[in-house]
Amino acid sequence: IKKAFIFDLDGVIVDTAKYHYLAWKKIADQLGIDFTHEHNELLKGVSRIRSLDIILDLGKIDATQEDKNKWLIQKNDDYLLYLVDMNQSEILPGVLPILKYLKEIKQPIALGSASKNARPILEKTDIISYFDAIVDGNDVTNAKPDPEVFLIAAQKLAISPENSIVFEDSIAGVQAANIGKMTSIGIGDPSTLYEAKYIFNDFTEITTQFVDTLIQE
Ligand code: B16
Ligand code: MG
Repeated sequence: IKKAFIFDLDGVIVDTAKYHYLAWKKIADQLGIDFTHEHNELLKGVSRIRSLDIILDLGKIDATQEDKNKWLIQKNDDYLLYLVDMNQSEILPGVLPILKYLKEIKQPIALGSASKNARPILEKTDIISYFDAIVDGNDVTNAKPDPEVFLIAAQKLAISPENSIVFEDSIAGVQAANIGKMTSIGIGDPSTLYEAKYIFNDFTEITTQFVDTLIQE
C-alpha cells in the first residue's frame, strides 16, 4: 500500500524557525513589543501576513496597511539574508535518512509548507529531487490550521487524506492534519504538540521500523 508522506518545511526539515524568529524579533523591538520565544510558537506554520497581525495584536498596535506592507517586506528581506549561506548541513538530524528510506521503498513524498520561500530552501539544501509534489504558501489561500495545503499535497500524490501522514512542528499544522483526517506526527515539544497522534522530539527518534508500521497501519 502507498501512503502520502507529507513534510512541513520550517522546523521539520530545516531549522528556519529560528531565522523567522530573529527577523520578527527585530520588527517587534522596533515597535517596542515584547516578543518572546513562547509567543513565537503561535507564529509557527502561520502565514507571513497573519504572523504580523499576531505580533501587532501582542503590542495592541493599530497599523495602516502601508506600514504593514513595509514591515512585511523588511521581515522577508531580513529572513532571506539568513538563507544566503544555507546548504545541506542545515537539514535537521535524522531527516535525510528517512527521505532516503522512503525513496528506496517507493513511497510518495510531498512538501506541505506555509512558506513562500520553500522552493529556494529545498534547492539550497539539495533535497528538492526527493519531492514528488511541492505545495507551499504560493499555492494556497487558506493558512494552517486550515488543511488546504495538505489536502492539495495528497491530491497531487493521488492518495486519500486517510492514507496521508503529516510531519509537523507547529500547533497550527498538527491541527490542520487532524482536521484533514490525516495521521499527524508532531516533531518537537510534547507539551505544545499534544494534539498530534504521535510525537517525537526530533527526526533522530523516527526509525525505519516506525515508518513501516505507518505504512501498514
Ligand atoms: P514565509 P512551514 C511557515 O513554514 C513557518 O513556520 C512560519 O513561521 C512562516 O511565517 C510561514 O512559513 C511563512 O513563511 O514568510 O517564508 O512565506 O512551517 O509551514 O514550512
Ligand atoms: Mg513548521
